[in-house]
Amino acid sequence: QDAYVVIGNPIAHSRSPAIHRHFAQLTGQRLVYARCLSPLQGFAQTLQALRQHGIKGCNITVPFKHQAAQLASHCDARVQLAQAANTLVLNGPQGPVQAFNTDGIGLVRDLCDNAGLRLTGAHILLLGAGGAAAGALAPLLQAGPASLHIANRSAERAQALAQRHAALAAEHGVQLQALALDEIDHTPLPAMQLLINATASSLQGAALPIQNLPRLLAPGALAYDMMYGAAAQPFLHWASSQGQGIRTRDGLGMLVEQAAESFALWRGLRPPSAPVLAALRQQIGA
Ligand code: SKM
Repeated sequence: QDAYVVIGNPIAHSRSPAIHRHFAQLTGQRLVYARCLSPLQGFAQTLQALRQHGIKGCNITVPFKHQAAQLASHCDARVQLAQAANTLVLNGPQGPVQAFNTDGIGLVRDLCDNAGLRLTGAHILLLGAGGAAAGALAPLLQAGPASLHIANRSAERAQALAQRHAALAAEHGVQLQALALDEIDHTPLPAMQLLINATASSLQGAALPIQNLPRLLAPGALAYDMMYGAAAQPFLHWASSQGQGIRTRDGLGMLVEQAAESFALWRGLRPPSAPVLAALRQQIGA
């Protein structure tokens, strides 16, 4: 049977094995999928051992996505922009290692297909400029919003991310801008349809220097946290307590959709994601 793993440190929390086993069951595919804890200083060796064992593919999670992109022999365009990979296709001990990033596609699918949001022409505010934001940016721009503002504690980091994506933004007619988090309240901004928390820690209340969230958001706007379950709750509670009609959503759908995209890359067919998301929600109780 073909074997796949998710590599990270820590990794015990990962829901990927359950998701991929459910996909395999729904599509009648025979495969095994396990967790793999890599030593923090030993990612290259871990990957080499997996290639030698004939593992067919990996998902990569924190903190190895950047290293995975660097070690791969072929990186797709999204990996090059994000400088991070979450999906590898392995081809034996000597064969090429192909790297993909499905996080952003997963986010866009969850927003459009599951949450029913229209991204074309929308105004988006993205909080954070680290790995999670970088992975999401290209697919968000390709969805054709009117504008996308990246706000980060360090404005320089947001600027660097925006600069790397400037050509893609221009190609899709998106106004792409970077600013410092604590400038948000004093900067004239369009009314946002979508606010995404892509910061590493769940931000809330005092940690978020936004005094007037309703001013920032269009009626019926969606506040989205890329994390899921308990980790997403502080931000989502804060957002929904700031004004009437602010909708919230955690990143569980993104997790399932990025996995579906990885599965399609490995197996050549797209699994249904709705029943898998429903089962996972029930397990997590969120
Ligand atoms: O990008 C994904 C990754 O593919 C798997 C994962 C997990 O198993 O928790 C989380 C995200 O980083």
